Amino acid sequence: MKMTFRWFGDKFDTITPEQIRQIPAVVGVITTLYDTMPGEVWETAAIRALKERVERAGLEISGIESVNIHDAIKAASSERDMYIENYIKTLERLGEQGIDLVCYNFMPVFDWTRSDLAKPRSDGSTVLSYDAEIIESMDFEQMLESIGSKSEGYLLPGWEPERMARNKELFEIYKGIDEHKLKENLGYFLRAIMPVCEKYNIKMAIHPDDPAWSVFGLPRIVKDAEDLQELINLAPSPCNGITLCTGSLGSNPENDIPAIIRSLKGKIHFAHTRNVKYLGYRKFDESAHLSDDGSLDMYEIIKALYDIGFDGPVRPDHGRMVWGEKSMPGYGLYDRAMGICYLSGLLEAIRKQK
Ligand code: CS2
Ligand code: MN
Repeated sequence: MKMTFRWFGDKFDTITPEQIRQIPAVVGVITTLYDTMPGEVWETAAIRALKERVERAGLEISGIESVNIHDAIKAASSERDMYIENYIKTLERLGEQGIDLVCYNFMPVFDWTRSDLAKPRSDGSTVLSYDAEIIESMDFEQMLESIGSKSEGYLLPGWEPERMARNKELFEIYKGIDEHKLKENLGYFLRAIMPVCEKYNIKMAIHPDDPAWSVFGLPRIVKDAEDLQELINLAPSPCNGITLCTGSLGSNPENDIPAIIRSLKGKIHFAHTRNVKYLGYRKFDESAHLSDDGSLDMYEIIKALYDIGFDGPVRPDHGRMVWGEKSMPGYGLYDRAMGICYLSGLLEAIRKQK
C-alpha cells in the first residue's frame, strides 16, 4: 500500500504539492486535469506539465481521478463510439507518460450527493452529511441549487458547472435506461478500452456510487458486493478493477466492507479509506477517519487490504473542516493529513503483528 493525497491542481486547490510532501508517508498525488470536460481528448503537453509540476515537489502522480465518462457512453446514445475513441486517445496519452491508474465512475448525470456540505459537530468542526429525508424533499433542481449555494464558490469535483447547465437534457437521455441497460453500457465501454489499457498496463478502477443507492430515480449499478463482482465479469482483464471506497460503499450498513475487500483479491487497484457515522436509515455524517469516531472498523478494513496483498495507492477521503480552514468541501489539508497519519499507524501495527 502506498499513501497518496488528492490534489486538485494549482488553479483550484487551496493546498500545494509542497505541503502535501510534508505529510509523513505520502509519496504521490491523485489528480486530474480539472479544466477538461468529460469527452474531451487530453493534450499531451497538459499531462506532461501536470506531471512535471508534481515531480518538482518530490512526488509522483500515483493515479488520475478521474477521467470522466461522457454521458453519451453511459446512456449509449448515438455519439457513444466517438466518445469512446476520445477516451482511448486520452488513455494512450496517459500511458505514454507512464500513468498506470485511472479512477472513474459510471453514475448517470452527476457524481456524489450530500444534503449538507458543512454540518456543525459538537467538537466545532464541520462535516459533509446525507439525510435521505432532506434529499427526497427536493427535486433535482432544488438539490443542485442547495449544493451550489453551500459550496462557497469552491469547485465541487463531479459537479462541473457546464455539465450542470445541461442537467435537464441529461435526465432526458436516461429515460428508459434501467440498471440492466446501464450495466450493458458499462460492459460495452470496458470491452472497448481494455486493449489499450492492457497495452500500457493502465489499471481502470471504477468508483462505487455515492451514496450506495438510487437518487432522483436514476439507475445505480456499483452499490454492493454483487454489483462489483458482476462488473468484474463484464470485461475479464487484469486491467479491469475497482476503487474500493469505504465511505461510499459504507453509506449502506449492509455492506460488509472487510468481506467485500477479501472477495476482491487482485481486483482492487485503488482505495479510498474514510469513515462514516450512521445516524438512521439512509442518514449519515462523514466522520473523522478514526474507527471510534464513526461506524466503520478501520482496523479491519486496513487489515483486509493488507491480507489480500493490496499494494496500490490508498488515499484518505473527505475530511472534516477543522481549525478554521477554508477549502473545497471535504478536501481540506488538516483533517485528511490526520487521517493519513492514523491510517499509517494502523498499517505499521498490522505489519509488525505479522
Ligand atoms: C470522490 C468522487 O470526492 C468524492 O466523493 O470520491 O468524486 C470520485 O472522485 C468520483 O466518483 C470518481 O470518479
Ligand atoms: Mn471515494
